[in-house]
Amino acid sequence: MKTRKSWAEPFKIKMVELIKMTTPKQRLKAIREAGYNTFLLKSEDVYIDLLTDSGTSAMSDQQWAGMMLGDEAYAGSRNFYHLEKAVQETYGYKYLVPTHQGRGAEHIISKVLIKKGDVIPGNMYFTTTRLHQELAGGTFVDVIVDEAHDPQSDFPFKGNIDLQKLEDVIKKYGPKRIPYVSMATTVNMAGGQPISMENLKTVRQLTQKHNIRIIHDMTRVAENAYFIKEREKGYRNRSIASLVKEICSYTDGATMSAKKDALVNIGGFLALNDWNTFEEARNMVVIYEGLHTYGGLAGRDMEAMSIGIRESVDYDHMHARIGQVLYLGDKLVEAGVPVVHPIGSHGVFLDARTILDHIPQDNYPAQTLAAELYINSGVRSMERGIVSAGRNPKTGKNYYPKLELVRLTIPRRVYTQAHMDVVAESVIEVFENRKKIKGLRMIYEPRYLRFFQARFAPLK
Ligand code: PM9
Repeated sequence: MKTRKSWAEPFKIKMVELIKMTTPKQRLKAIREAGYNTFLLKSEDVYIDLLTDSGTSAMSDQQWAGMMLGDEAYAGSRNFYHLEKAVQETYGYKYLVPTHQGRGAEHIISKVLIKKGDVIPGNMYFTTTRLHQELAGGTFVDVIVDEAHDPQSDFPFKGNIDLQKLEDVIKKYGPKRIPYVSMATTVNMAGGQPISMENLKTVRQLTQKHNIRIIHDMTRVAENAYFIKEREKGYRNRSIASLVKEICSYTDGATMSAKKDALVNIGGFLALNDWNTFEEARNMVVIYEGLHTYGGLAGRDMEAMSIGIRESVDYDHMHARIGQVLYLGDKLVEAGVPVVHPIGSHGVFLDARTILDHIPQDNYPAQTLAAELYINSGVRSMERGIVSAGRNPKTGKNYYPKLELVRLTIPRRVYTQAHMDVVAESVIEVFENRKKIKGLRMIYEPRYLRFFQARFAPLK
């Protein structure tokens, strides 16, 4: 049979959620009231919600059926054992600590493994991950390849770790001050960029030589596996499931925000191979999350997660998921809109630094662009630039990231190709009128993770 060039989603729609259409006047009022921060908009004022792919997936009928099989016992729920089995069989990790979401797992692993003065090298920071490492007394050091900081570079594995940078960190601080390497699949802040299997294997050899663990942020591991299959020599005939398992096999443990790859609206976990670390984490979870057989989740949530994990490693699912992201990306590239290349796994990242090159980074080009896009069409996106980067906790000074981006994040199994057409049309219109756009100033800054709650006002 001839291979088809076109593809379609491997599902049909059984139930729909109606969304509200708004006028430009209503949107202007809403964004003003939200302090020009898309996180502070009410969801009912949003038309197409591309804020995040986190917890926004549509669950399958199987997952919804699983919700009805929740065993809501305080201790030893059957759904915990289903989840444990799904994690062991799909990812290969031995021990499971459920948490309410990814940052719950980050909190626990940081507290268990990091001592004051430690250094944690990683393939680019992630907001919550770095904060938990800092709160535990550690310092994050970026060891990702330089290409990751260049939106125009077409390098296919921009999530790779630069081995020289990693060796330099090990030499400078010594392996005893490095509790683990923080390795993410795919790298969110770089634009959803994958790490190659070859790079991961080499990092494994290097870290093993120095007895340093790898803790894997596996939030989007199946998406990374898809890119390895598509782009890396020697992997084309492998299944997503086997690639996911192989990736995990080169690491010692993982934090998971199941709200992404694993297709649930809430949930996460910490997975470990070493009994002693697990024992400490299992003890700690009862302080911060809940008993070790529910970790802040209802039995029904764990059931939906165990089904979602298995659905996430299906090739047709992943082909359609990343195919949709590419569809939007290609439309914007065709229209000449500057975006991060190659198009990533979970969204299209607009290069706000280039689009609004007349606005200095201190006046928040990406924050401004996200607000403008909302005013134009009701499409909600997220800033991933200087606001998200925050301040250095030691000096109090702003970080100035090279990447100043707006993320159009695509929820899984939620929107249609027609929605993507509307998004593209709106982005192109804002892009064409970019010279008229003025920047913002920050008028309220919370202490931690400021991008969630900061407020802004237009420059005069
Ligand atoms: N990511 C995202 O929109 C949710 C809010 S923004 C902080 O991309 C990685 C790679 C993530 C992630 C969340 C977390 C934290 C860890 N690692 O949100 O706590 O993308 O479940 O996970 C968001 P939780």
